[in-house]
Amino acid sequence: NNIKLICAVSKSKFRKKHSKFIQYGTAGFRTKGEDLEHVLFRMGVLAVLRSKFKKATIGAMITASHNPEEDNGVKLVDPMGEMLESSWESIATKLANIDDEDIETELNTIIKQENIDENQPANVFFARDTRPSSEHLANALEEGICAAGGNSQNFGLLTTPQLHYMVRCINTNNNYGQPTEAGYFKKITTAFRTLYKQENKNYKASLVIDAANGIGAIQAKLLNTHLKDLIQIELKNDGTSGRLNHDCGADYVKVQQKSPQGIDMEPGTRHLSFDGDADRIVYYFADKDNTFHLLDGDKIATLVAGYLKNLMSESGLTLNLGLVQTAYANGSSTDYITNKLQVPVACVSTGVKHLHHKALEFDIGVYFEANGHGTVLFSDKANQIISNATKDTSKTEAQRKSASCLLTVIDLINQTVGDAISDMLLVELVLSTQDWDAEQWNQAYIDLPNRQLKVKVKDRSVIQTTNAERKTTAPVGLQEAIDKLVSGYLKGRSFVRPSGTEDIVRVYAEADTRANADKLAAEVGAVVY
Ligand code: NG1
Ligand code: ZN
Repeated sequence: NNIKLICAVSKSKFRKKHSKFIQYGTAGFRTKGEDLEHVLFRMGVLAVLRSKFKKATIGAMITASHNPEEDNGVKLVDPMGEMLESSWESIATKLANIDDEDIETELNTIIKQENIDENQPANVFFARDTRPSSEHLANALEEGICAAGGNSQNFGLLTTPQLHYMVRCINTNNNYGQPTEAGYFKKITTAFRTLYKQENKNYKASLVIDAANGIGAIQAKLLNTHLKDLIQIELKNDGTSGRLNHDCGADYVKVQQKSPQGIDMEPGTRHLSFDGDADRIVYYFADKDNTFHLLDGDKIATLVAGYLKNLMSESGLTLNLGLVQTAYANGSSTDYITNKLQVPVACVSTGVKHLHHKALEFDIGVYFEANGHGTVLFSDKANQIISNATKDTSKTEAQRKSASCLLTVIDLINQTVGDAISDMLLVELVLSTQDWDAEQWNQAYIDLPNRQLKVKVKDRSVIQTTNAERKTTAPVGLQEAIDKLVSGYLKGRSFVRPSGTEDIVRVYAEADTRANADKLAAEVGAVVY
């Protein structure tokens, strides 16, 4: 019986060595790497149960994304490459935190409650980022899978979105692509090569990538072998000397609103930063006066939505295109999307799964967090209509050509989750098509000055929010105090929410000037504290 074996291995090798409570949050489990060994073993077991339950391959990614190098984490990936279904998040949390003695009972409960057929075969795909603790944790995960009687494939070092891609490929009989690193690059670079415009006046085919000293560096080098004749890529923070995410990476650049360590910005050149597992990307550049400009997830979303809207109209297609943001989206971006682009925009709670879920409601759903995590989803209906349009003889040649272009764009995009490499190619494709430099892209709208702060409180769970986290409902009086402060500022907007990944409360503020945004954030921070 597998459960007896699981308990024996758990007792002999993967005992729980501390009593810290660890929660499966918006980004899976995330904490100090040294506290995760038993969690990884148990998640190996749970991935097998999930695989039996879904009768499909399940993914497990070992990473703590943009967190410091000593942190780590694990998240499970569902069959279509999406995040683990939320009802299983609490199952995961419970299994990760119970005492060693209770594992047998708990596993039997899960099997019974979820009606899992134990004779069903199980398969788990897993990969890891470059953290020092990742390999050891991957071994613990593998032992869990093995003890539970599952098969597995260890992909070694991959970006998070690559692992999501592999899972989708295998569960769609390779219709989505080949479930290999080579298959991934082949799919996206073939699409890119087909569409990319080489002859340009304003657009220059060169980039500087800050790889956050992480897995993005390894994968960007591989990408470079496919595209070096098209784009010149200069790789910085490539992991050869600096620490992962230390003074670099997408989160650092977005929150600090300055260039990362190790990069001397050449005016006009497009720079970009990945995060530690390369599912986020932000662009930035220095203008001729050496002023720093950030092109964040909001700017990427508007660029991409504008491009797709154009292609749709050039193909004579009317599909329902929508954009999904969170409260962190800059107010100017929301205005621009609504009034200039005239694309419907929805606002949801922080966390990719909420955006992804909402984006599924559109024929073509573009979603991006301001921090640079996002992608585009094409519904089956959209796929079919676009594909039909490429062969529709009642359309003009030009319309069919635009529809083919749209069909190829779908292959360029990793629809399972935000993907820094695929998003980068999409941005480069749009810029080359429009013949825009960074300055021209940036001109779409001017960001309202904004500031994010972290406030340490005793118990962040006392703060409760509503309306996609834009207002607080508890503690009593907090929202009124924020409203009062905001009313004193031109274009003022501010909200607070407890972080789902750190033990802090996040404060966001925007206003008409840099000084006012900073002041409003500080004032709101003070009432939270
Ligand atoms: P929290 O810590 O809940 O704010 C952060 C990001 C999210 C998401 C998750 C998962 C911000 C403000 N928040 O969540 O958008 O990316 O991490 O990695 O950027
Ligand atoms: Zn990440």
